[in-house]
Amino acid sequence: MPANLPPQYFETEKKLKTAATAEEKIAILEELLAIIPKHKGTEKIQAMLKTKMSKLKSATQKKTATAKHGPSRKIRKSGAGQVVVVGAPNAGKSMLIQSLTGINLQVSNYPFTTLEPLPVMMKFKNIQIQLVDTPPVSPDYMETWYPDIIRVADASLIVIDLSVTQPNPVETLQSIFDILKAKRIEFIRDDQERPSEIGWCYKKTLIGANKNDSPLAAENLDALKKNLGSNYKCLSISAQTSDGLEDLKNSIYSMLNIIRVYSKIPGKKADLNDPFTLPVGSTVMDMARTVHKDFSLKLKFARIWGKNAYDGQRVNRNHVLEDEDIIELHI
Ligand SMILES: Nc1nc2c(ncn2[C@@H]2O[C@H](COP(=O)(O)OP(=O)(O)OP(=O)(O)O)[C@@H](O)[C@H]2O)c(=O)[nH]1
Ligand SMILES: [Mg+2]
Repeated sequence: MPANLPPQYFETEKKLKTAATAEEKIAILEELLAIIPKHKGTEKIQAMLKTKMSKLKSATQKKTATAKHGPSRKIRKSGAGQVVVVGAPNAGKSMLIQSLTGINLQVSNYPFTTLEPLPVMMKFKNIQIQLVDTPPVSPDYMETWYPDIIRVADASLIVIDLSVTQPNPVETLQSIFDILKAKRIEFIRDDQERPSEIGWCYKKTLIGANKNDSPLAAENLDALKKNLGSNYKCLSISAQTSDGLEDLKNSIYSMLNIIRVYSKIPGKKADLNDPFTLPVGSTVMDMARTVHKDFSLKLKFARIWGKNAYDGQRVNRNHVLEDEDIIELHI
């Protein structure tokens, strides 16, 4: 069937070639769809116009979405937990991550050295914990994607510089809290239960009071600890001398609230170098699900070697696991 398009259609279609923006093109396409006679002969052209229009619309929507929120910087999680390292310019975040992991990062004595988030794996006992180095938090400037880096992390470590007095550590920490509170992120003590309030993100955190090797450190640390009271766990550390870093590693691990469990095949020894990590409170069934989704369906019982059981004890799927349990799954 011929389309029999009216002359007005061709006039309007010409404008499409010269339209500069997607919005203009969408308006012209709408006009064309209004003009085009609605019968079987024009069905293909109508469909083509609609497809063109929806492509243009979704492209402009995507553009406004990124313009509003800026490009995102998603860090793919890896290892037993992701801990974001937060702090003011020059606090020593990058140097600390370097000392904790042995991986060289950009460190310098001028502020805003780190401009992009960077994940670095930290070995702890027989697991890996992912630390994320970040650009500094400052009242002058913050990237639009920055709050999301904190939101998605499992926990955080705020690094505070004990070597400076202006601003002093108490003021710096307060300013970090305020800047992120404005983004609906509140830091809570590492061992505190997360409150659940819609629209708010509560992030467990440790405070790493860094540069404890510097002349003003003792006085600053005293004031900071007095100010924090029991609201946050604050560790005195030095990224430069490595003082306090073993304690810090242990505290990071505890903050993640995880256990390490080992899988054992009947008749064989467990591989103690390669644990599964699960949230505290996980059961035999949770472990089975982690090992393989088929296991959880077929699981009959498990045998366990560990703290809260005698060797090889038979337990059911709801048995709660402890750190370093060895599990033999029977299907
Ligand atoms: N004395 C002393 N200096 C340190 C320590 N940790 C870091 N520094 C110094 O502090 C400066 C800043 O260190 P960075 O690790 O680059 O600090 P940052 O927090 O990553 O800085 P930005 O990336 O700009 O946010 C450097 O000159 C480091 O050598 C420490 O424990 N003691
Ligand atoms: Mg840095």
